Amino acid sequence: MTELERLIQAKIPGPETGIEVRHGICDICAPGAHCGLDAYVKDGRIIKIEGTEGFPGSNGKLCTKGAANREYIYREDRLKTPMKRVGERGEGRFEAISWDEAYETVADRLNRIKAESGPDAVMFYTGYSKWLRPWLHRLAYSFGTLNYATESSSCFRATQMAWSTVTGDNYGPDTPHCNTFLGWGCNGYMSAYQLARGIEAAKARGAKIIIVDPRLTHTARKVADIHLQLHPGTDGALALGMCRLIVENGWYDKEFVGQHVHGFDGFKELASHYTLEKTEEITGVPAEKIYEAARIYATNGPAATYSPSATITHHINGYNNMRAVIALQAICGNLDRPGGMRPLHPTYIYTDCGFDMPEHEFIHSRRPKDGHNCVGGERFPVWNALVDEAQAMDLPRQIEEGKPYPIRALLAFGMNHRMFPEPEKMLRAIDKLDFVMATDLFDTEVVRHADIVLPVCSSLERSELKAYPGGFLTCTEPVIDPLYESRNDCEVICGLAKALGLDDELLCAGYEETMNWFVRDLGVTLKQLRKAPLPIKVQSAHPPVFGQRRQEGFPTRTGKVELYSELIAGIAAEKGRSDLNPLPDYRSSQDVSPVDGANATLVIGSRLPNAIHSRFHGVSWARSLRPAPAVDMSPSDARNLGVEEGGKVRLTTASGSSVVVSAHITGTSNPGEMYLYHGYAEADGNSLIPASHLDPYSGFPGYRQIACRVERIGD
Ligand SMILES: Nc1nc2c(c(=O)[nH]1)N[C@H]1C(S)=C(S)[C@@H](COP(=O)(O)OP(=O)(O)OC[C@H]3O[C@@H](n4cnc5c(=O)[nH]c(N)nc54)[C@H](O)[C@@H]3O)O[C@H]1N2
Ligand SMILES: Nc1nc2c(c(=O)[nH]1)N[C@H]1C(S)=C(S)[C@@H](COP(=O)(O)OP(=O)(O)OC[C@H]3O[C@@H](n4cnc5c(=O)[nH]c(N)nc54)[C@H](O)[C@@H]3O)O[C@H]1N2
Ligand SMILES: [Mo]
Repeated sequence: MTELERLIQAKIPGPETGIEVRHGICDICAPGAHCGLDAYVKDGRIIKIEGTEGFPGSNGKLCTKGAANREYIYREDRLKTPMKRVGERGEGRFEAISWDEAYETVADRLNRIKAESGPDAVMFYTGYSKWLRPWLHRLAYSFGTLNYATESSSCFRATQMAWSTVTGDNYGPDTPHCNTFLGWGCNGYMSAYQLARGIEAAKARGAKIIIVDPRLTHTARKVADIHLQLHPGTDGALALGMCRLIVENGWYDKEFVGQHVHGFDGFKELASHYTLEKTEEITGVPAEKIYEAARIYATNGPAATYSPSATITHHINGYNNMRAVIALQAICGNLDRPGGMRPLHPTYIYTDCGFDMPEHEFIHSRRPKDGHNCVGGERFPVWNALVDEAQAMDLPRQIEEGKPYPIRALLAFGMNHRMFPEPEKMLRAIDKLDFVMATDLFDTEVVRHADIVLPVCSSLERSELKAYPGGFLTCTEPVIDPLYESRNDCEVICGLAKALGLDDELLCAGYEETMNWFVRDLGVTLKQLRKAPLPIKVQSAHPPVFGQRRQEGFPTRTGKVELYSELIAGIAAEKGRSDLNPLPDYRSSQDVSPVDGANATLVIGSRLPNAIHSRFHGVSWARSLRPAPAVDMSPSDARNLGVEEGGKVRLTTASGSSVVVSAHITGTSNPGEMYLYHGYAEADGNSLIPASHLDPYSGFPGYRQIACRVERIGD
């Protein structure tokens, strides 16, 4: 062991070592549960990362991605200075410029476009990063447009849309108090370890665990009492089949249904078609298992259900499938019930922290009154009615066609075109724009297609407000100085507001002032929050509330839980959209987008512990755990194709594209169902998904069920 290694291993190094331990958070994955981390810093560089003991939620733990923070932020392709393009779009030839010149150029171009074509000609977009969203949303509104979009055009929002269609709220599971836990598309061991720990705790208390997943996952193996291994995208049929059994056997909550449910008779009629035999045939789950799961779910309540932010809704029938899963919870009386489902009240960056943050006021006080319909608003009217964002899946089409109005400029904060179906279409559309500004940490392809590029920093290089469930708030301090000339996104947004000359005093006052504004009524200052070693419990925090919806009514049109949606009925009638059904009917998406010689269903995106979209494919530490892009397939499929572990296969779909990847043979999936991860530049799964393969309600791409021809190549 070297001297440095010995010193690093001591948790609190002595002053003679020159090593300081500083607290930060890992913001690599979703909001709400960002883990606390301790960074060991020497000479201004991070030399080691560990979890912070006592931190709300994570309590000293980190996942594979969190542990790779050092490798991630020191990626060699970090952007170093602001730049302007001097070559062709995509060529990657840039010249360094000052921050002032960058702000002035962006402001000048945007103000000119606004004067010529109106503010709606500009799209404000952010990728995965959640922390900057209230700021960017406000910037778009202050600029005068509703055209603000995020990566949530393919994540989480469709689940939330389904919840709010049925109940008027979004709900979360009360796992600590349930008797049955239903994990529907739930594999926290890969995607959210805090979720997995919660399920383990419920199991240890004696709760029954039902897992619905097309693969034999860690979760299914470790904790499931019953594993329903359905075919991908057949969730709606399974939920309707379970509902039919529950109604027929009289296991449903008659009192709740009588008092709080709208459209029960129509729903009952719909479900009545899903007999056990038919449900088994569609889903592939044996009838006895469906029966047993329905019986336990309905009779061993209260039951909490995990609703995934992706999986169920990553299908072209996903939104209705999700509504059917919610209907199951409703008829069993699990809504607004301790040990069942709790209505969530998120007040800051999607987090139900248990106290009020003025985020809504921050954004919506600036909402323009006379904006056009935002991008995607006409094509996806249900999305438009329920989500206060543009549906970015319609952006390439609108740029190409200029209808209903032209889009001329894009401000892209961390945009990865590879999350879109047929990503090349997105890049081609970007190239048609008059002006593109991109901020990112890294030199990405979208960056190479931009006119002005701004280098931004990671969460370990910035100060940021972060709220946690249970009433906690923190304001982090930078663990290290921003690398090179990078700045943080919110500082950039405030700088742009000023350069644009917007009539927005608060944004123009700068990032620190906006943070002060957020905490002004909380009885705690930024200084106190920054000084505290752990997040502080806010005085006004209150425990979770149950029963209010049952007492005061559900915030839908009828005041009830709508199994028949009056909202959708209204939209369908007004827009003449007979394809939109007020009831959560199931339709197969099996034969949509067929390809000649199809021999597998391809599911693109189930999480790997060492990958997060595009960002970790270039991190050697993480990459070493799965060095080459690979498709998981069953031993019988491998035999039929004549392919061995690591052998090369070509995947081809109706998009007309092919990718070549390695075969990874595993016993986790059904024969004929194969699994590929997305975001690789050299084997981009999303190029296999036709751009039109979208859910008509949510606009979400059907990433998880693509008919595919798989062929062995070479030897
Ligand atoms: N086939 C398939 N496709 C999918 C999915 C799937 O399951 N299957 N999942 C979908 C889902 S759920 C999601 S959430 C999306 C994710 O899609 P994206 O959000 O597009 O994913 P990332 O590749 O993480 O790209 C984020 C970009 O932001 C940059 N970035 C990181 N941190 C910051 C920051 O602080 N500021 C700025 N300005 N930039 C930053 C990164 O370098 C990267 O270039 O992908 C979707 N696409
Ligand atoms: N390591 C890692 N963690 C992540 C991410 C990451 O990329 N890597 N991404 C983050 C993001 S953006 C998100 S949205 C979340 C997503 O989090 P999850 O939704 O938990 O992630 P997945 O692994 O995509 O899906 C969970 C399970 O759903 C199953 N599944 C696939 N298709 C279907 C289906 O049709 N029906 C059902 N019932 N199940 C199905 C898969 O087999 C998988 O085991 O994870 C976050 N955490
Ligand atoms: Mo996501």
